[in-house]
Amino acid sequence: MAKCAIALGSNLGDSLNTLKTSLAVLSQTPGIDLKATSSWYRTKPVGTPTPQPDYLNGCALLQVDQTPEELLTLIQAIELQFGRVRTEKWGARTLDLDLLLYEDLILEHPNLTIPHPRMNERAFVLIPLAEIAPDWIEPVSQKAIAQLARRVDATGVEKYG
Ligand code: PH2
Ligand code: MG
Ligand code: MG
Repeated sequence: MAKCAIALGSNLGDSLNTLKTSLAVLSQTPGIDLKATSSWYRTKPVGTPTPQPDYLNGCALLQVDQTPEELLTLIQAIELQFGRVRTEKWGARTLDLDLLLYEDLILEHPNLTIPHPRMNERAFVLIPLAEIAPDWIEPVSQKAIAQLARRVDATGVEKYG
């Protein structure tokens, strides 16, 4: 089995319910064990082309039998199941599941880059991830998640609930 980290985000509909239910769906998938989940955070949208509602974001650690490509297919199917509609790039969405880390793998495919190419500058990813994987070394920067999390500006990232 491989250790894997994912990011979850939602800013349309009943976000908290969607995020929690998507984790339940993932954990019930054959070959996937849910190992840890972070707190949820209410976050200001970053880099979006038009104004959007705030997001709820969090991260989870999984043990998986699937390859990265198989996982991508799976999480995209779950996004669709929760009503994700892709219109504009970085548009508001009911559910976004992003593969962040897969063991210490570095992978650059046209439709899948691991580690996630923007994770090291995103407080809405690093802050929840540091709760559950502080010592995981991000293989591109060779820095621990806790260290990366300390460097980012945490403005606009607040614990939810
Ligand atoms: N996702 C994006 C773009 N901007 N901002 C926040 N706060 N949270 C997100 O999950 C997010 C974002 C593209 O996936
Ligand atoms: Mg994303
Ligand atoms: Mg995504």
